[in-house]
Amino acid sequence: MNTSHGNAVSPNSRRQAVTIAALRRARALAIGIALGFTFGMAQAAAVNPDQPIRLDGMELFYGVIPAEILRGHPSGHEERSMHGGVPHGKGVYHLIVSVFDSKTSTRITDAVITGSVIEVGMATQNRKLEAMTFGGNVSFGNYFAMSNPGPYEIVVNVRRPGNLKTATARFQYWHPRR
Ligand SMILES: [Cu+2]
Repeated sequence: MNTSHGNAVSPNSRRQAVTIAALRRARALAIGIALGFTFGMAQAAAVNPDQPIRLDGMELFYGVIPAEILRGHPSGHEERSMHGGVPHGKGVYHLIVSVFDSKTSTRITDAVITGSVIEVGMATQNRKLEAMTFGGNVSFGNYFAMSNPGPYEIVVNVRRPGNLKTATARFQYWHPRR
């Protein structure tokens, strides 16, 4: 702190000035944090957002399914061998997304889709969401380790054939309470 003007100002009023300056800084910091928070929330969209999520002329539905549900499938079911098989261990979930064209309401089956699951303090998991048949329709999915309740940030990148631009959905996700 610059105190070169010290002689002209009494120690008391100097202390006061320092206090006021500190308060101003604190207030600016608080406003900065509040703005950053608001901006951050807007960027990250909602927590467990309503579906469909709309992006660039598409509508996206997502689901996070415990791997146990898919392990229970009868042997020979497609899902057992999908994505290299159901990984062992607890806390493994299958992220599944279905994408529709907003204009035509038709299911998009030929997009290139990747998914990321981000958890504070953990390595980000990036996987291709592979085309898979689910309920007789083409959806996209893969397995992710999601053993904590949350929050997770889920990022889904969708690129349609012939489209140079990648559309991105980004949202926060908590597992439902059990
Ligand atoms: Cu699958």
